[in-house]
Amino acid sequence: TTANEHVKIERQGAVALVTLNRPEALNAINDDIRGSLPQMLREFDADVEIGAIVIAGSGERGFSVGADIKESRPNDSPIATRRRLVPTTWIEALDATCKPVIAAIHGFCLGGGMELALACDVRVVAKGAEFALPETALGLMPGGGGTQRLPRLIGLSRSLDLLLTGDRIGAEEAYRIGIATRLAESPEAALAEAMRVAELIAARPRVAVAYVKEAARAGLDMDLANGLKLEKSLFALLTSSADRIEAARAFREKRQPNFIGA
Ligand code: CO8
Repeated sequence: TTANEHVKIERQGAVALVTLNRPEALNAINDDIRGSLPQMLREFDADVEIGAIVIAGSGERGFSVGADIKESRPNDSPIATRRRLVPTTWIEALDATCKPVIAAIHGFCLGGGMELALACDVRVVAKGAEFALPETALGLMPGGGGTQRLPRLIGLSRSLDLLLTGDRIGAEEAYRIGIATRLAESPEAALAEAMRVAELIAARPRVAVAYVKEAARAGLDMDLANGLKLEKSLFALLTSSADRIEAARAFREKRQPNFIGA
């Protein structure tokens, strides 16, 4: 696959573990990472062996401190920057993949790093982690979905507080307000828990899992009536899937099902 020196890929059974690998720069996101992640996700999406993806940061200090500030392009015109960012292909690639993505977060999770985490489907956080969207201090604003995904995840009120102040919050607070749904004692425990969650998901019928992700995410952009219609259509499609038929047969025969991912 498209691994490079700044993004490491390891396969563990049906789970692909992607590690941001610039510990000397606290996993700041550079063009290398931005460029390779979407391609990687597309390859995972097409790989029938893979059922879920875990994203983590290497080194002791954190998940990611966001965009590489040293790589900033102060002389780019607004129109050139917009051309580079819209559509932002790299974080949106997480929405586009039908395989669930689990973030294992420790230490710093700032700016674009937090935005990357917000685009994942499940967030596991280690005690000691710190979240913030500090972009306004640089005269910028979140550009990786922070102003859109955070309100959708935790509501407008708490989001605006974090977005406007740039205040850092700790792991417990992030867990309490629903940014993360699992809290672990240490970075190692967070990664282990993220891998465990990914394995659980990967063991389930793939099509059902993909449709749940699609219905829940797409539904956020719809009114309730259309969201319910989408759910019913996907539900109906599942009823004739091979894994659904196998699950029902295995239940009747009191045995474990053998899923084929179709
Ligand atoms: N970019 C590049 N290098 C960085 C970054 C960064 N964002 N953050 C830290 N580093 C580097 C430091 O320069 C330093 O390198 P060196 O040893 O060569 O000088 C190394 O990492 C260690 O950092 P510090 O020495 O600063 O460590 P401290 O413990 O003193 O401080 C902090 C750690 C608090 C994390 C501090 O480094 C800091 O505040 N960093 C900036 C965090 C920040 O502002 N992030 C937001 C960036 S803007 C953004 O993400 C916008 C996203 C928009 C689009 C989405 C696409 C990604």
